[in-house]
Amino acid sequence: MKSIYEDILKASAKGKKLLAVLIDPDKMERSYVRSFVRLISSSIATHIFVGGSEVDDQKTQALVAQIKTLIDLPVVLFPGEVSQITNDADALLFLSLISGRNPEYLIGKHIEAAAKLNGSNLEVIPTGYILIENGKETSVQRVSKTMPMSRANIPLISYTAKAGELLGMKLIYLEAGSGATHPVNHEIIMEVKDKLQIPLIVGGGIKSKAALKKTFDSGADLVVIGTAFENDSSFFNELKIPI
Ligand code: 1GP
Repeated sequence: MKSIYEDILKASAKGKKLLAVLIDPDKMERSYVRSFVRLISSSIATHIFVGGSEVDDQKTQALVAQIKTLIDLPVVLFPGEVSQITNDADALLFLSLISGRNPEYLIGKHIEAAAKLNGSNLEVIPTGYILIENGKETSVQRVSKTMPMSRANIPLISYTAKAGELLGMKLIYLEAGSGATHPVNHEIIMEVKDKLQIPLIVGGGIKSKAALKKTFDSGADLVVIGTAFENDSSFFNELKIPI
């Protein structure tokens, strides 16, 4: 079976950059899914991530099932809640919020998820999730009741990422939060990348081609963009011109 993680590893080793379009089931009108997925098909996107911090039960399953009928790109769950786990997806980012100190998001929810995953074929990718302050409160912060890490404390951020890798996590995700005012800056990305052997995901507040390029050039292997595509579908075309 095709492994999503193996593909990310291979791309990272070759320096091939990956782009995930994030679809939040709570924000996406069902009637718009078909045309939105068509835009993704003709874009430079390599993955679709599905998830949100505050999604009603069942919405994710229905959305993922629909997306799978429309496109061949890998669909990866990026869940804010255990209820968002569905076998219709190809893989699951099994997130541990290692920037925070709320046990529920470090190990608690994972036990519930493990029960749900029993017997499932979903590819599970353990991921260290690190929330970085971005200038305003994010929904991850509100829902998880954790504080983001200070942008100024780069050693703390980079050693948190390294600790995640040493604990056996296979990906690190630096998150500024959906719609962030300030995306994760290049100094943080460079320092974290320098410490890691595993691939690095960066997302939150990336709204321009220049910001995407800077994030890739700083060392992100995979970038996640949601809001900029939701707000303006012409952004898909803008990114087609080589970056
Ligand atoms: C949020 O990192 C993702 O979890 C994407 O953020 O919606 O700001 O692109 P944006």
